[in-house]
Amino acid sequence: MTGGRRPGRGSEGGSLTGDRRVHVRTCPLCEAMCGLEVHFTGDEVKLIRPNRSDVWSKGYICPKGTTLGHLHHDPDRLRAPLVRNSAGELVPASWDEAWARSEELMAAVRDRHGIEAVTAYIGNPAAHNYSISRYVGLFMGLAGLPMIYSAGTIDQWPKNLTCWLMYGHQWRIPAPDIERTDFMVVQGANPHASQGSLLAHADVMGALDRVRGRGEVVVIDPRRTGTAARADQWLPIRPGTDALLQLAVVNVLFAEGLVRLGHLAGRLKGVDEVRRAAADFPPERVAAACGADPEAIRSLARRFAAADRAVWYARIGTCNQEFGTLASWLPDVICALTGNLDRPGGLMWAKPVAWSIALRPRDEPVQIGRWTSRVRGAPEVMGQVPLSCLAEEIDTPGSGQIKALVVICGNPVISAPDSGRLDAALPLLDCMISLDNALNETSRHADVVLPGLSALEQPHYDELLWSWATRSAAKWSPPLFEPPDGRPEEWEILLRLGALCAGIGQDGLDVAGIDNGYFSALAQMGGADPAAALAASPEPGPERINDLAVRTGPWGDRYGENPGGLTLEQIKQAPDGIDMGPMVPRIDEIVAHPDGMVDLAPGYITADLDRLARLIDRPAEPLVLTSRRHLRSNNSWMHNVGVLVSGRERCTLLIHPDDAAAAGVADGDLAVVSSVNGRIEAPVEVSDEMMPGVVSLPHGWGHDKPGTRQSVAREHPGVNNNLLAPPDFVDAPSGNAAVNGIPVEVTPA
Ligand SMILES: Nc1nc2c(c(=O)[nH]1)N[C@H]1C(S)=C(S)[C@@H](COP(=O)(O)OP(=O)(O)OC[C@H]3O[C@@H](n4cnc5c(=O)[nH]c(N)nc54)[C@H](O)[C@@H]3O)O[C@H]1N2
Ligand SMILES: Nc1nc2c(c(=O)[nH]1)N[C@H]1C(S)=C(S)[C@@H](COP(=O)(O)OP(=O)(O)OC[C@H]3O[C@@H](n4cnc5c(=O)[nH]c(N)nc54)[C@H](O)[C@@H]3O)O[C@H]1N2
Ligand code: SF4
Ligand SMILES: [Mo]
Repeated sequence: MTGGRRPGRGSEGGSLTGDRRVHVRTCPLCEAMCGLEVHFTGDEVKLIRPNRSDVWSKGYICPKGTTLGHLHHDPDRLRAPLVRNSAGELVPASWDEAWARSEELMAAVRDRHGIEAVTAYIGNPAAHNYSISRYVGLFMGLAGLPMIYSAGTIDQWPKNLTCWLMYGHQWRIPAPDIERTDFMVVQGANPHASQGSLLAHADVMGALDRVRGRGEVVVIDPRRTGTAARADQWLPIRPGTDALLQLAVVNVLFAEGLVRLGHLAGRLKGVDEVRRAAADFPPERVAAACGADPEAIRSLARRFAAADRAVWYARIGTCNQEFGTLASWLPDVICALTGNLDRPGGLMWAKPVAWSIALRPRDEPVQIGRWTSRVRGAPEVMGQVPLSCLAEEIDTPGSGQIKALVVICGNPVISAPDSGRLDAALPLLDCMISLDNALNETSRHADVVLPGLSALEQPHYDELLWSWATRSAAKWSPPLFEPPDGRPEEWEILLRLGALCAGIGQDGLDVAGIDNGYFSALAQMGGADPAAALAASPEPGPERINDLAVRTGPWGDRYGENPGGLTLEQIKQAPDGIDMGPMVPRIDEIVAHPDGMVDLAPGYITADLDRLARLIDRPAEPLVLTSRRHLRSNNSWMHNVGVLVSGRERCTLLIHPDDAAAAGVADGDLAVVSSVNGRIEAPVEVSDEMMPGVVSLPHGWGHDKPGTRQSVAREHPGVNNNLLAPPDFVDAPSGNAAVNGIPVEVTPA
């Protein structure tokens, strides 16, 4: 056992009461990256409390963070591989058996259909897991798959696209400098539940309270969320019309002479194009479509422009919708036009202590439309087509039909639009392998399920999330518990899976050799001498990549070139973390376009404005469905934690009293919600926190399927709102799913 220590700074190991000890670590569950104190005896977690000494989170924590012990001890958690036997049942197997069966099935697909018949889906925990975050790239590099799917196209693809077009890099995503701003707009985000997204900050709600103390917080959301309820102003908005409202704000900035390019004046191109584009969208023309008051939009623009330091933050409600690209582009434009881009208190780029592989320097032009999907003809955007294409690629016969699927920490049977078709398609595969700790709605279809370690059995240091963190902090957590003998870490599983897809046999696979090659390439990327880096850290695995990213990061020792510089070892010596200060202006390092300019009006984006303009006169749908999150839930996978799902039913249909009356449903009734794609039943929760014409269901539910092993979740199944999401309802430029704004009908069940 490693990593135990007494409470209090820097003390190591020792006993607290009896053999009770305290282990300090960072919660891996969301972007808040909270510091935890895990109280344990022997191999049992007793209690988890906030670590008040954590330099980053300073004692903040949410209910999910206290449940890492529940996740670890959950009897349903997979601890050994499962392999489907001849009777069609998934039964425990040894790792050798699991690899042998995987190889047999994959080889058969490759031999008969070629690599074109093999694909992968990469889910959300890939961004949070110590191994997977650092090895998903190696998996893809080795596997050589012609195409992959990911949770990206049901999440932040529009933001990746606009950042690539505006700044030259898909992952150089600016974040709101929330602790120094005086005026913050929060559009389509609910940090009260989510704790922040593409915004890493512990206790976002506390920070918003402080913004209110200095100035003002405005929330634009069809629902009066927990965030909106605590803001100065809630502006309800009809789903999917966000870009209209944002353009109207830009219109007012130009029309009323409020544009101040400030320090970035010489760095921005396309300002005139933006002015011309917005000229057609005054508040008076768009307000009705948005369900807003034109004066409210005008006033918002004026107050935003008048604030000393203002920031416009938009998240998933503005991505997972019909005009996601436009609505992800305009917040950055508004900040740039008011001098609030790359400036304290505005939208800024983080400076992580350890660089992320995703953020590596790249200067390729944006990749769009190099190929199209086989069945629907969906154009590729940044190497992917919509996740909703996966089902049809599996169930539509013909050359190129998908026959083998590797699922890496994802649950698309719940999370993908038109999830019913995917659920029905997965059994058609000749080979399906899931890397997952749970036997859930997706992995139950697999031929082989490979479990990863529990969070407490592995180290932790977030790979990607510091790339939009509000401070340059760094924290490393040791494993608390030793993994049982023979359990591989996920980096090795991913390496082996990559080889498997490529047709490289598992027998005698040179894991260390392949890993050395990967590490050398990353060392080169970081500007280090690969030989020297290899000599300094010969042990394969994610830790030396973590060390490399620190040592070749902005404060690193560069393997001795910068004596006194940081190494991972030094961060390990500070269990409460280190802090290198707030965000700093860094536009010179960020913009990757050859001319060094920020492109405020990329043609690919502005070409979508005609489609947006047609929205103004489109008759409003009587009722549309949106999604929401809850603090005690995490996408589809923490519903097996009893203390989180106990109490009031959470998977309810939120509906405004007027709409409820019109539909003939009352609070507590069961209602049928139907769309062109399907129908589900959900309990009704009547509330004026919804704006009229909009209903809301949480995503991530629907745990009543046979063949899973989720005994607690099964007792609280809820319904899957993605059964209602039409597969072709997407943001056209990015292909991102529009799971918000789905026309629905509500009737009594
Ligand atoms: N209608 C609607 N649909 C949505 C959304 C919405 O707002 N509305 N949101 C979308 C968004 S933003 C996202 S990110 C996606 C999420 O979509 P997915 O990534 O497909 O779903 P998750 O529920 O995050 O599934 C995570 C899976 O990883 C497993 N897992 C968790 N931790 C680990 C680990 O450490 N190792 C391994 N090997 N496995 C692990 C869990 O058991 C679970 O099966 O859903 C999307 N779908
Ligand atoms: N507790 C918890 N935390 C999480 C997650 C979780 O499942 N549970 N998931 C994590 C993941 S994967 C992600 S991506 C982040 C997401 O983090 P956030 O972006 O903060 O996501 P939500 O909390 O779903 O808030 C989205 C808001 O958008 C609103 N909305 C819906 N449609 C529209 C629209 O058309 N326009 C506007 N303006 N608003 C709209 C919804 O009403 C909702 O309030 O959260 C992460 N954190
Ligand atoms: S907010 Fe909750 S889930 Fe997120 S890191 Fe903190 S404790 Fe973990
Ligand atoms: Mo997400």
